[in-house]
Amino acid sequence: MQLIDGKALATKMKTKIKEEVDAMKSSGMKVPHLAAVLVGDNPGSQSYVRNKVRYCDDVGFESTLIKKDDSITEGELLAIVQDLNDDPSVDGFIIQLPLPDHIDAEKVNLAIDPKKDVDGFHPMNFGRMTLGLPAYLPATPQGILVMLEEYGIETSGKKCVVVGRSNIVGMPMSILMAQKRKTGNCTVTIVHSRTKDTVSEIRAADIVIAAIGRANYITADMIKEGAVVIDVGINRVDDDSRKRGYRLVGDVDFLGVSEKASYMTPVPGGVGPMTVTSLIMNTIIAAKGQIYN
Ligand code: L34
Repeated sequence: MQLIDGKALATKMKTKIKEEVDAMKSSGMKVPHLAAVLVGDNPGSQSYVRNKVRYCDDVGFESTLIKKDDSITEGELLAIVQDLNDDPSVDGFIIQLPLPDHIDAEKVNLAIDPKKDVDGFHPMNFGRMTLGLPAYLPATPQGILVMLEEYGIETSGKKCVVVGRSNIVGMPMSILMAQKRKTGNCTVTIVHSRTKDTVSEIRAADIVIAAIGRANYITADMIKEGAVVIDVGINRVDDDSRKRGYRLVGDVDFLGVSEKASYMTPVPGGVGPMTVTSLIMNTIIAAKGQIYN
């Protein structure tokens, strides 16, 4: 099994991105500016947003982190979105998910100016992506495409099974993998909670993309010999032997599956760092006005 080292690739790409930011600066452009809104104290979200801000610092971006308490109202959050839409210094911004239950995430998403929607979650970008038009691609699926390409993994004509159908990973991933594009042209199956025989679907896959959110859900017996396995899950499991009291595990039973897979991504250090990298790449595209003018 060859490891797909998302962390190493993210670090390598960081150098390239920094050079690009330096070039923008020396050509008299302002540096790209990403803003992130973080609501509440979800420890995962705090950690992911911290990684995004750190990546901004490392590549020479300007960044703004807006932190709000769980008690923020929907109206207050919508007002923040409006301010960010209107702020000419901000090239792109994200509202970190999940949001508290009393806020309608769909309503907030719709309020984001598609030009600044570097998450690619607004229906304008999602629709454009689906039609194969220029669009911000959602960061996690985009990061997965970049890893598959970088490792020279053939996707054309392969059977790809996406496990999970969320709006931020499973659904867009399945669309992208089926599209006529360099990394694409797969025959795609989505499996979800109502699928009749999940295990036999997964067992038929050349490429498995696991985005369910259940620790170690995908076990070796479900994997075809030589399959490529991409693990999107990040689950915290209690571990008293760790200083932090927990460790991160994916949706894939890593040790077992590593005996059968040809390639696989680890957790941590796989999809996560490439999600951050893709968001940063989208923000460069936003700053350059390459999709919308
Ligand atoms: N709006 N909400 C919005 N945009 C996104 O793109 C996200 N996502 C997902 C959750 N909510 C979102 C992220 O940012 C998942 N996600 C994300 C980002 C970064 C990492 C993981 C998930 C990441 O950096 N993972 C590290 C470990 C992090 C840790 O130590 O906790 C890794 O090596 O996997």
